[in-house]
Amino acid sequence: MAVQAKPKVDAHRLRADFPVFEHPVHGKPLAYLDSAVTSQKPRQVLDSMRDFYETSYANVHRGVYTLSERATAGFEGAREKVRALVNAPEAREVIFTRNATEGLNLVAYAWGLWNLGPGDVVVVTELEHHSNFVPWQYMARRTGADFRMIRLDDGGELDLSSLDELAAAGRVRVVAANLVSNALGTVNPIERLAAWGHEQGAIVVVDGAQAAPHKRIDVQALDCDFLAFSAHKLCGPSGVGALWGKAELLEAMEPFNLGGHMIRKVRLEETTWGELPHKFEAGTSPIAEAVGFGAAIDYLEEIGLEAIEEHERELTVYALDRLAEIPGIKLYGPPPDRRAGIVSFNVEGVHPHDVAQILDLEGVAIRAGHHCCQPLMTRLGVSATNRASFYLYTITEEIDSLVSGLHKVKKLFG
Ligand code: 7TS
Repeated sequence: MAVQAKPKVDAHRLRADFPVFEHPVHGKPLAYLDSAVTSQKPRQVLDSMRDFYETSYANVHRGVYTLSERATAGFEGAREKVRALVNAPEAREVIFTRNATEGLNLVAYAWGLWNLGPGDVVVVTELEHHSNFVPWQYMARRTGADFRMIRLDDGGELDLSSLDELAAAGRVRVVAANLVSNALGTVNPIERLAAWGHEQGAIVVVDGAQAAPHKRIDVQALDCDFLAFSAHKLCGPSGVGALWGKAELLEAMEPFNLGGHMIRKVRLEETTWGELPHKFEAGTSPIAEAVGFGAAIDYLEEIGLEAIEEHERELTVYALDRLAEIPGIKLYGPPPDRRAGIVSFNVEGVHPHDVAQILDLEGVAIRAGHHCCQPLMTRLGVSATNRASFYLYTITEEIDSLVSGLHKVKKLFG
């Protein structure tokens, strides 16, 4: 029997789906190496939203008329696509949010505020994006709980040897961690953290913002309790994200935003809450955005998340090799087999913002800054890094442009 070849990403072909690459920057072809902050959009997603607005747009769950029914079908169809993407047991466990940040705040407010108190310990990691750090720090302060973090080792990976010490500090009630770090690309051992967290009696909250676009996620295999991510990082529109949570937890939780759509009955004496997912979707939803989110998931699934992950791994190996050729470049983060398509580095003696500005003149877009990870920057002993990040449309020629741009930086500052 013939061995079936693994599907591969043909990034040169896929680029034709993305109109943005038709427009040069400073007269140069665009090398977009900032997909970790947000991804570009393919025609398939843009067309789906235009088509929805032109043929099926109305508010959802409200009207009895045909157009509203069509809009509701599109919106709920998107919810089912999100469910399937992360292998959630039920679509009602998927809450549409504005973004990953809102999903994480929802858990912090609707679970944390009501369940935490003195003697409890909230555990995050030194690698967290502020979105999964600040809400928990704030909620710990408000409730009198202790706030701790799992430290990093020198290789940029979580040091799990400190878990016993954390467990000894009190009742661990929350373990909040990202699956993939946006600053270093580190892939974190969520299954292990989830098992440990559950042994402590904690809820396990996973920030999937950098994982969902780039690798297959299975919330049942991870055995986490919540997973939050954004559509805009996975070829979908901005303004919509998803929070998945276990039904029994979501059902027991108080609401987060209050107002229209999330209620069952409103009386002067008392208001009662609607069923899942409506209890957490107050107000008019990001309707067309959710439809675009669904179209983005279709787009990713057609390419295959496994193929996307492999493509990014190849790009990361290539980028790390090419960057290592340049003297005076400091690279951060773990080896390619334990990281996603993200490469953080600094050019000795040159501020990251200067590096990014000079690269921009070459048409190369990278991020310079703390990447919303100031605790990590403190650990690395820097105020900022440069970061190149890849996606399904990234080609090695863009990494070549980055490398030749960095040689120019070195010459200018040499
Ligand atoms: N978590 C991680 C790991 C992220 O990378 C980001 C955004 C967020 C949460 C927040 O996502 P949002 O859609 O709610 O904003 N990442 C970045 C970044 O890497 N640089 O700026 C934002």
